[in-house]
Amino acid sequence: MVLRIGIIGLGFMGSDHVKRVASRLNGAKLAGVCDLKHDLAAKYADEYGAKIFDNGIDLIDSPDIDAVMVVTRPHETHEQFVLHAIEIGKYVFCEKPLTLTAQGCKKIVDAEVEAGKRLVQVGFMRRYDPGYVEIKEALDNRTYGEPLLIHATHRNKEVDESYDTSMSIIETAIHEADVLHWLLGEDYESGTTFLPKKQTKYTHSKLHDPQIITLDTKSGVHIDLEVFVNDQIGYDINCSVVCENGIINLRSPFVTSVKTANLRDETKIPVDCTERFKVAYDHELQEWVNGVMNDKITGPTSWDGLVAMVTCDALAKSRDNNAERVSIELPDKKPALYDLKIE
Ligand code: ISE
Repeated sequence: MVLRIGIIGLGFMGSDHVKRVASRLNGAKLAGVCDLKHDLAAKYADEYGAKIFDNGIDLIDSPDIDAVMVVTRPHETHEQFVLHAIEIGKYVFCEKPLTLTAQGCKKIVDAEVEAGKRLVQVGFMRRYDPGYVEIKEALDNRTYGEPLLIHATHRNKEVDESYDTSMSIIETAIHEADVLHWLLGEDYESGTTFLPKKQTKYTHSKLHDPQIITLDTKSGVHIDLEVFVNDQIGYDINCSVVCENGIINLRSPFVTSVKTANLRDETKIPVDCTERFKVAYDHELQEWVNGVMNDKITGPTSWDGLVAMVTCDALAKSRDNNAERVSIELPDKKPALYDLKIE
């Protein structure tokens, strides 16, 4: 059987996923597309022999679609599509953030718990990056002893005028909120967001750039994170985990370097997330396809989406209150559905 996937939202990330689903995944095919920009949907439908849908709900309901990917912007629209997929019992992959509010994420968690089955996977692709996977193994096994500190940077080359101060947290730092929580395997206690006085001349009036975030876990691991989305250099992701007996540094996955006559040894810096995390996105969606085929998905859950959004809310509150320390409190205990062990 080939899994017939329908994609709602064909912007920057949706278009990247279109190519992945249509040509790089095993056991899957691009069966349907939908976007407010009809021309774009028609172009992909034509190119890959997919069916074109007028709206997301029709795509989800279609008997020609086995599983759905929600990659829409604005992100507020994720919630209605994910809830509808749960309602009719279809597997749905949703790009991050799951929704823009903790209440929205909670609604999705409640609907899934009510359905009694995991149907939602959230697009936290870093968990599939070979570098983070290796760090996770070392931390789980305590290979270098107890983790004490994490220094992280999340830099983008540049952003446009539609990206504002709030997005540094909900669009960008949300990746670290998720991946560091997963790496350490424990909940956060509190967080802060500090807006340094000095800003880059490359920013605009609605964006404070860079920003400095801290997170402290329940056991006391301290994290500092620089978010800088106009670095002018490229997509620069760093993570350094300081353990009692060693320091683990994430490397960018490059396969070649070039030595030149002017005495330089150069490696390329990725330009954006689709280049830096290409392999991670491929693994993420291949595992999702395999999971759906086996009727048992294993990737990041709605609960993970909720934890990340509660963390983002606390960081935003701190930012709006002079970098005061804000505690990170989850609304409930994690439902048993998300503890299920996968054989
Ligand atoms: C974008 O949506 C992503 O997910 C990227 O990984 C992140 O670096 C960027 O800042 C976001 O806008």
